[in-house]
Amino acid sequence: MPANLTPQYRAAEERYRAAPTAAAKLEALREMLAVIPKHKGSEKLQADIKRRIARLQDESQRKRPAGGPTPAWVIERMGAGQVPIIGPPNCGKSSLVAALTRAEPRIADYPFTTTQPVPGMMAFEDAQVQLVDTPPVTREHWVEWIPDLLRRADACVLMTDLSLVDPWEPMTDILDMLEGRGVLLGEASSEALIDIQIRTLLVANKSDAAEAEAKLEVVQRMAGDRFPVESISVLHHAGLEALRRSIFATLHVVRVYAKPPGKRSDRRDPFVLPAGSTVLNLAEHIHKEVAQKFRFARLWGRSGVFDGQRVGPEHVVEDGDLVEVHAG
Ligand SMILES: Nc1nc2c(ncn2[C@@H]2O[C@H](COP(=O)(O)OP(=O)(O)OP(=O)(O)O)[C@@H](O)[C@H]2O)c(=O)[nH]1
Ligand SMILES: [Mg+2]
Repeated sequence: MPANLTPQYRAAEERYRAAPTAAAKLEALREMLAVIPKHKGSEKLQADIKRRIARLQDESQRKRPAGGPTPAWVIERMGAGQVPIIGPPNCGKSSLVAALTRAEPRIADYPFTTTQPVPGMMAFEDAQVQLVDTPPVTREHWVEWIPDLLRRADACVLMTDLSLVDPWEPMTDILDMLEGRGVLLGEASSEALIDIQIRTLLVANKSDAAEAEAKLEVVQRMAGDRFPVESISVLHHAGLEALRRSIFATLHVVRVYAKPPGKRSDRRDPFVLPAGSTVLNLAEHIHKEVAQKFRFARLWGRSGVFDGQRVGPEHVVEDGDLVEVHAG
């Protein structure tokens, strides 16, 4: 029996998908449960929502550290990955988060507007990436918890401002200071004591500024092989769609769709796995038991030679693959 879901329910479900924190997800789930039409056809869905509520409540209980409250900069990871936006004052970090997500950080034409991290979910096709707006950092004004935030992140957007006389200068400061705290951004080797290296996309904002093209060339030359560079103008909405894709690519993950044997699939709700993951890794994500009883899989997609190809547990999946796991 179809569940006959109402627009009100759909709206709550949409909020659930885009929720940037566990608390927001819980709130949306509770709303979904409250407004879902209560009849036989929706029983399975109601049970599923209750399960999700229970799981989220469970997780939030467990994650709370023993000693005191969680610091404000600890943002619970959501979606395909967590990506902080780091950069000097006034470069447009909050403007970017406001343009790509539903978050509403404060934006102003004076520096040091942002003081707390603000998460927002960015849609890229059928995936969601968690962007985190952060306070500005300079040599004189250093935010102590930024390295900790980066250590927990999956990738980073390092932002500069093409309206500055020298847009590379703040990059040098930020990179030096992070390196001094054991955090290395981008593809570089370092003699310093580094405890973490983070995939980083360099974003040059304000491509509408005077002489932006010449300045971008300088930025690209300085970035060299260390960072891919994207140039955008949040103000003019230029380059933002390409940027969504580049941010997703920086995460180095693949979207894989699973379907039960014999069922049709509409390639919805991908599992997001680290690039290089195998069919068995996917099975582990579906359920522990599916992985334990794994027999073989059938595969449709880029990593296969033909549709419905039979593959073993070690087969490496690619973005967009559809996998039918046979277990038991
Ligand atoms: N010309 C131009 N101005 C922009 C662009 N993007 C943002 N701005 C302006 O730059 C100013 C600063 O924007 P914010 O988004 O607050 O910058 P921020 O990096 O978050 O600033 P802090 O939080 O103080 O570090 C605002 O006046 C924005 O309107 C752009 O692409 N071009
Ligand atoms: Mg800001």
